[in-house]
Amino acid sequence: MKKNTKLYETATALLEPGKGILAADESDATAGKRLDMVHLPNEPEHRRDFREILFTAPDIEKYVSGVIMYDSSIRNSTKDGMPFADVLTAKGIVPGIKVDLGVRDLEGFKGEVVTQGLDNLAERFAEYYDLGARFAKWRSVITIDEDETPTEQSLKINAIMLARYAQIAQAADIVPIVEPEVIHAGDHSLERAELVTTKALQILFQTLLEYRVDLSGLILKSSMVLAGDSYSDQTSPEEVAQATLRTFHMSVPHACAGIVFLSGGQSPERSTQNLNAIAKMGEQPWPITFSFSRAIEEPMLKAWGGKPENVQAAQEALVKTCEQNSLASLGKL
Ligand code: 5MM
Repeated sequence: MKKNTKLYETATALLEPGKGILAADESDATAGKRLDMVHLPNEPEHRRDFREILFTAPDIEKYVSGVIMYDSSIRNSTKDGMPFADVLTAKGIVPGIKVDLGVRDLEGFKGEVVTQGLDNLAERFAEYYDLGARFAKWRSVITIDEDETPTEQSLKINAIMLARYAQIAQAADIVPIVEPEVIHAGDHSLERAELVTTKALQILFQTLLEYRVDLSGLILKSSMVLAGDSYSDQTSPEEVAQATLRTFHMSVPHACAGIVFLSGGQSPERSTQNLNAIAKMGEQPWPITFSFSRAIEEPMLKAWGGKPENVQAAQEALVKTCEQNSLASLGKL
């Protein structure tokens, strides 16, 4: 198969050592939850302020290579009228777009879901490309429950959706990030999380290869492998690092351009410490870095408090968090 060099170049820019990806792709409803933390109503002007603080933070480009946006933010602009995608591009940050349309119940499989959004995806990609997007993200959701969940059927159907999305993205010169999120909430052990994540990734990469997706122009966004948040024994950073890397070595082909992590509801500190422990394990076949959302935004929201006079402090807190994660991605904390 002929390789698409544009994809390779974008993936390489996104995976520049010492940088990571900011996942600011909250749907408008989830952006409302962030605004709730700072006691602001979920209105377009406040969502714009929130996103403007993130995207215009001075020096964020030192630590962030790409930003994942939501449909309403890639169409939006700063108060001064500069499109957000242009703000990012001017800083040398690659604009990205979340294209999945959320999950629906998988009928017949209690508690399991399948991600929607393939309809008209080629047309949507063409428009997003014109708006400046050069990479994209699609998230599937894997919940660990009783012995049978996740089922092989739900892992397979979600892998097919991810593969179809990745094919369409690459045909539009857009680098796909595939995100099979193994949910942290639950009372499962570390061993169970490792088994489930390994199986989910093996099925995913087998499916991506069957559908002829070019792995050198694709990024995996993964959960860290850790015990459920209500399991009796919480996982130390060293255990997380060992289990996570064992999982990747069992399931991710070396051809994959790189791996980035979601934070999954872990605290900012814990997400950063775990990333640092993973990086300290030494060089791996793939570049590995962060693509956190909550773990990056939380300190910034606390500093902002929804008050205009705190915008500078909020941006400083944001950049500090990105710097810490940059150091962690190099194992230098
Ligand atoms: C911002 O969270 C994203 C999902 O938002 P919606 O549910 O509003 O669509 C999500 O895709 C996020 O990018 C990743 O799951 C990583 O987020 P965390 O907070 O786990 O690092």
